[in-house]
Amino acid sequence: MRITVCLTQTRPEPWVEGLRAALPDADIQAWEPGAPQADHAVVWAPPQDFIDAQPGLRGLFNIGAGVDALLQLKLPPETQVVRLDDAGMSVQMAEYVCHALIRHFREFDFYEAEAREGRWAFRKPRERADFAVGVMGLGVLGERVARAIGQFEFPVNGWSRSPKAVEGLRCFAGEAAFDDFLGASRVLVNLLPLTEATRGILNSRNLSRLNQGEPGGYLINVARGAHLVEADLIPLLDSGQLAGATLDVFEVEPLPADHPFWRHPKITVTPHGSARTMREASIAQIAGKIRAIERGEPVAGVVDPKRGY
Ligand code: NDP
Ligand code: OXD
Repeated sequence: MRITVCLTQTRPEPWVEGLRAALPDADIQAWEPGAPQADHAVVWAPPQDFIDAQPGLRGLFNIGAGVDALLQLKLPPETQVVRLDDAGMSVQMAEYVCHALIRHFREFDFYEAEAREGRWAFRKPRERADFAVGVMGLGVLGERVARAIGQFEFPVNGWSRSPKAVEGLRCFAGEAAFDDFLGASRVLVNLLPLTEATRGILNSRNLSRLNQGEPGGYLINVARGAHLVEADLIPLLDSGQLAGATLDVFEVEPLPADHPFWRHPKITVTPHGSARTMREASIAQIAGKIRAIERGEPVAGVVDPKRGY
């Protein structure tokens, strides 16, 4: 069995070594133009040239959870795309989102500013019941995040495409329930995949519906930059309709140095690191799936190109 590794923005050598250790019988090489046809590929944002040069791939293993960039390419119809299925990401995502939520709810920005001035000051405690959190996307990451938030006793709403029942969560499904979901939520966490149905979903109309339309909503976007209509955010913050936003992902990454999000006092920016790919866990998962596919068994995380995730 031949496996090729084609990674952009990531050094392929440690992946090649790790995969060789996990699959000692396979011939595993970093891809170069002119390389022979492989059975499977391990990829991150490969160029179209790579796909065109490897038309007979059976499995295309993405070293991330989101496959939006991969699905922009023209892929052979027989090639099965497989995404990472947690592999150490959901616990990181839960940490990140709970941190952002609690930092906002407990007003830690205020206390940090007061401490810098040497002031011993209190704010009136806020009620959790007034800070219902809405998690968009109840997949591998969203469900874990929703459960983690529930541990802190915030009311939690979840929104997915297909109906779900998750203990401790008020679940909403489909477009028809979207406005009710928004209205019932004050803090919005985005964990949707980027598809034609979800691009631009974080827009002025939808963000203004948070919290029954009352001012004071808060946005945490950890999915993809193109979910947010960036031009809509600052007017919502400046008018007070939204109290703040924590953003990990952007339309253009790295976020350009002159982008207004960097300096806006109500926006916290992090560099697309809310849940990093963990190399060892990912290699173990991908190697296990390749072995299963070779035995003719089904694997988790197979992408449906029509759905887009
Ligand atoms: P999953 O595919 O497991 O979950 C996706 C969820 O979104 C599912 O619950 C799905 O509904 C729901 N969904 C999809 N389309 C719609 C729609 N049109 N309306 C309502 N709900 C919808 O993905 P993951 O949880 O693994 O990952 C989510 C995203 O997080 C990734 O696609 C990626 O973009 C992002 N990500 C960001 C990272 C970062 O570092 N910032 C790291 C990793 C991932 P249903 O259950 O009905 O199918
Ligand atoms: C991913 C990501 O999709 O890192 O895994 O954004």
